[in-house]
Amino acid sequence: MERAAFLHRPDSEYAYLYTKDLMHIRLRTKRNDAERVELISGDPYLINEEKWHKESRPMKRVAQTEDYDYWLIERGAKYRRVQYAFAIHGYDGEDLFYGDRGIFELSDQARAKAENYFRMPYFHEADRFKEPEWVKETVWYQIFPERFDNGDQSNDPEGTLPWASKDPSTTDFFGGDLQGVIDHLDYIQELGINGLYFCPIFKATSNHKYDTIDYFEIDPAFGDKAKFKELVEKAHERGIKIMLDAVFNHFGNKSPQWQDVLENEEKSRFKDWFQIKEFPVQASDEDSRLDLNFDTFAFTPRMPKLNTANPEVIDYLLAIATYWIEEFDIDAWRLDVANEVDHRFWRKFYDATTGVKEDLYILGEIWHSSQSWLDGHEFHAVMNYAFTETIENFFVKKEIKATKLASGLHEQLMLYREQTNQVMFNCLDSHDTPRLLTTCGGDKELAKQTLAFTFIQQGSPCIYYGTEIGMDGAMDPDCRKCMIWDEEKQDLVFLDFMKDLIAFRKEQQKVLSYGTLTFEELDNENQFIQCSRSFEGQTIAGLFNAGNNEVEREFFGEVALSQNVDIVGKKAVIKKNGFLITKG
Ligand code: ARE
Ligand code: CA
Repeated sequence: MERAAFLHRPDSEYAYLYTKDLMHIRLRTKRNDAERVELISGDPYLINEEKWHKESRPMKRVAQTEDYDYWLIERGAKYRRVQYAFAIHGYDGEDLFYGDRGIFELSDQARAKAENYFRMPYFHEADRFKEPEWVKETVWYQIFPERFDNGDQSNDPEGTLPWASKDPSTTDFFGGDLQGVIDHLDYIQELGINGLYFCPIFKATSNHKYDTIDYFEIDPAFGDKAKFKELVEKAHERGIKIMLDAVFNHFGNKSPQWQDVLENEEKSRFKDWFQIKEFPVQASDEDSRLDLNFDTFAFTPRMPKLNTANPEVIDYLLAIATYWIEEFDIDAWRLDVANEVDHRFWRKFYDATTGVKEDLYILGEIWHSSQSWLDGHEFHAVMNYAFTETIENFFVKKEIKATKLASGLHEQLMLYREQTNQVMFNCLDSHDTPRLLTTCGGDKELAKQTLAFTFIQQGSPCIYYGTEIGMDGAMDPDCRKCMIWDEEKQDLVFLDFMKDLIAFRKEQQKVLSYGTLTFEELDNENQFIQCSRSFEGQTIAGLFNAGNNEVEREFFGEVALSQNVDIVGKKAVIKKNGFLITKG
């Protein structure tokens, strides 16, 4: 067997407390190398008395990539601690023991010594990754507040343009506000949405509000605190949760703190709130500039980077984080540029905010693998672009084959604990990317097929405002067009499809949150895949044709959703952009 491919790491996504009393233990081996794997395990203090090193229990293969197999076993422990190792039986007839001190022949009695076993020293609930249950039932809707609707013209900023009168530039204002959201809560509820993610709403200079002036004030163009309280209350009445955007990596350059630095340079009481290399600081109003003598977001002089290791800054930001939970009862925070803020700050953030609201959802904006932020002490999830980009690379960009799609999705799932995957935030697009329909080249059937596949994956899906009525848009700022409220211009067929898909996701929440993902067929020739999610005897199956040729297949269960499929009895002919989702 390929011993170098064996991988297990204690106290990680390979060995973790799944529920209060059950732990998950995973092992990685080379693809199709191990025929069987067993866990040898017992109480660390009874290895000699009970001779448990002679016992073993079978592990289950739960994921497969192009290179690896992943094995899993779930185990309790009477005394809440476990010592364990793996008995690996190769197709080549080799029987190996893999433990904390390396690999032995399974028959080698030398491996019986206690130190050769991995250890889960104690099942600490305090250290367990605790996911907020409500997120598993949530279908999110992302709103860019400046562009959802202008519900109150009395707060329109100087130079506000008539609604949807032109494609937006980076500096246009159209008057969107919180009243504009309140006015459409019925629309949002009828869509089936039960979670709203708002881009920033605090006082800031730009139309996107990522250049904060004051984290304790609602931007006057959006409304005031009373209006926000009304929005949260009316959303909660409808069973809709509220997630705000915390921009803690940097301040806006019009903030009083940065203005004080510009005024007083090294004499400013805020000079250590930022990452300034030398004085005088090279302030600039330009969009982007290299060679600055202070750290910023990207190369944006208007976004000076905060020093989140400074105790004053830590206290200031934690006060903000808890204020909007305590005073306005928000349910979640989305953390902007989360990967560029230090881990120590985020651990404090986690403790402070979950200390106020235990089931708060903390979502980091990270576009790449994020294991070290998802250990249970910082974030509950990340914006799962790495997962959804794999889906788009197969369905939309046609850049990868079916086997690579399956491999990529399983690879992503194996990066995180099972309970983390259940609350991941699956968005196919956002205010930072071209809209899905645009990446689909305007092909609405392809967009719907991609959404359908995404909605049956593990994690909570998020749709970006306007997706449901067929809005398109290229890269920022074009992906931030005013929402279309003129029904003549809305694609009501797409809207009905989204309502059905969201309803299905909520109806099948258990299987889609907890079910193991398996791929029954991966046809690289026809770009056809059959996958399923199964849990407690319930199965959701998905047949997706991302190729150009018709594919005929038998199917089981009853048809739940379909597109471009001819069905006769239990036979289905799935055409281009076609899909068939069954339940049973
Ligand atoms: C403005 C212009 C852009 C220009 C940018 C360059 O509009 O066209 O590209 O300046 O500086 C906010 C505004 C943006 C504005 C930006 C800067 O919404 O309109 O852009 O401020 O003034 C990376 C970061 C990720 C970040 C994106 C934008 O990792 O954290 O870049 N996303 C957050 C918010 C943004 C916000 C900011 C950060 C700043 O969601 O809306 O921008 O607060 C790859 C990389 C990612 C990269 C991603 C997107 O996937 O892996 O790291 O994200 O592309 O570019
Ligand atoms: Ca307005």
